[in-house]
Amino acid sequence: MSHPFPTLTAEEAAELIPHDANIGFSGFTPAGAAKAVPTALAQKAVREHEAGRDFKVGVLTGASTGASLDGELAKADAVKFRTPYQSNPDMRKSINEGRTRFFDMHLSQVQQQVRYGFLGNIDYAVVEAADVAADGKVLLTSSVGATPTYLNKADKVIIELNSYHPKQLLGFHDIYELRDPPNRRPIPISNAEDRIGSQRVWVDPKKIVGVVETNRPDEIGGFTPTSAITQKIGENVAEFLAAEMAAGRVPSTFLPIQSGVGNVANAVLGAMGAHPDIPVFQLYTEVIQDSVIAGMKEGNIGFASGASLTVSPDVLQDIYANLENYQGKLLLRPQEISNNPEIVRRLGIISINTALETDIFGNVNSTHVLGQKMMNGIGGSGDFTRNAYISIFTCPSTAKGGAISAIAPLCSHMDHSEHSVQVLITEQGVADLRGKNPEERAMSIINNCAAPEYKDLLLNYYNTAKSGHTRQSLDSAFAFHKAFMETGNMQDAKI
Ligand code: 0RQ
Repeated sequence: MSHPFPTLTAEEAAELIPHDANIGFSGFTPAGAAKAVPTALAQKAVREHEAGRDFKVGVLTGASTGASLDGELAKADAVKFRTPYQSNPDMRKSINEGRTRFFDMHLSQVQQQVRYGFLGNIDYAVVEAADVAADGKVLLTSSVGATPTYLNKADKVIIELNSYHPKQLLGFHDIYELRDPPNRRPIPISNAEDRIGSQRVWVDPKKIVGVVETNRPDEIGGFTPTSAITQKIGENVAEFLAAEMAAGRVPSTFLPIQSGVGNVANAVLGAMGAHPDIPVFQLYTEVIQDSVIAGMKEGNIGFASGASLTVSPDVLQDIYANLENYQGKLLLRPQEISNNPEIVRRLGIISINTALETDIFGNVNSTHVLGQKMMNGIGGSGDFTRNAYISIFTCPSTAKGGAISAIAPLCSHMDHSEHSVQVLITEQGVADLRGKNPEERAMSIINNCAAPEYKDLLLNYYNTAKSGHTRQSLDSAFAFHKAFMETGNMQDAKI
């Protein structure tokens, strides 16, 4: 044992945390998420509930987490509020059934809102570390996320010292905490590779009430293999970007890429790497996925910084076995830096995110199924989209075997407005919305991106809608959604 702090079992650590506490957990995606203490806390909640006592805590993280955090706490009905993002089925159910209050936040804003005191006191930080020193220097693991702020702001700190992650990770993090207004200064990053901070987070050692020793992998599932549809979307994105370069609108040295989460995003990066005219590129993104590592190995991606290293277990093992090959190529940052609008605008980042639904005018719904049920959250998509050099949204043109058109007359919930969304890409084609008015946008989206079986319905909607700057029929704007709820198929929409 190389630290002087009390060593606790996860159960002993959970016993310290009272009902109603607000907890800042490490984790940005399941990468680097606390694991043992939240599971023990869920077990404590079950015992408390069985004894007839209330037990719920506020759960703040960087982004989504793994099953032993969001899953266990949600199943135990132990979460009074959750922010800023989640993707766990049990947590999603708890939110949509109204048992957990969820507030969906732009990920770049989480740390400052905690510092400003907008989200209440942080009673505990529960943080996974690869190392902790007597002077309070904490070496984080496979993510940074909002962890530095939770460590700084929390009254008390519990460390999950996870020996699965090697101490040789020292040097892969760039920890930098912003000052608050009115004393904020420009962030001195002018190149995706710039380092501006320290390698470890310093926390007042007097706040560390215990260390729980573990050896557990991150709970990251594999990706579904690329399908014909995601492959085609990826190729369309790569073709579009290569054409932008050929036209001189993207410099020949290329620009840093931000790429969202999920299978489409993985396919897009694969297709970009394979395109003969796209040069070696860099990522300034939030989630570093498997395809980034594959792109580095193939020599297509030169550098990536992000808030987390969210790769499958075998890919992480391979990275850890060859860490020296990734020195200077991978850098993990706090989410208020990885997603910072000032830097996105300065670096000229090309953002590529996935939409759940778009409408014919280019508004995008990233979060709510049929406008009602929370899927995951807005994540970082807004941080990047609003400030990007070119903002791109991708999605398959249909969902649920064609019963849902991802392109609707009007979005049933709006996360990104027509003012921020510049390019829409499906497996059908590309709608370049730049410099277009609402009518031109509608024609471009319907003709280039909608599925063939929905084109006439959408054109019919547009042609029968009331005229004005943006043609809209308040009677049938949600006809697609109503049809799906009534018959299970949007093709039955009555326009
Ligand atoms: O449901 O699995 O039950 O069939 O929605 O759809 O196609 O698997 O999409 O995994 O790429 O995720 C927007 C959710 C897409 C994600 C979203 C149904 C569909 C399926 C999921 P089933 P896919 P993906 C950086 C950026 C917001 C955060 C973000 C996301 C399920 O990308 O959370 O961008 N984005 N962050 O069948 C009803 C529709 C539908 C629909 C699809 N129109 N209506 N259901 N589905 N379209 C990363 C971070 O911020 C951390």
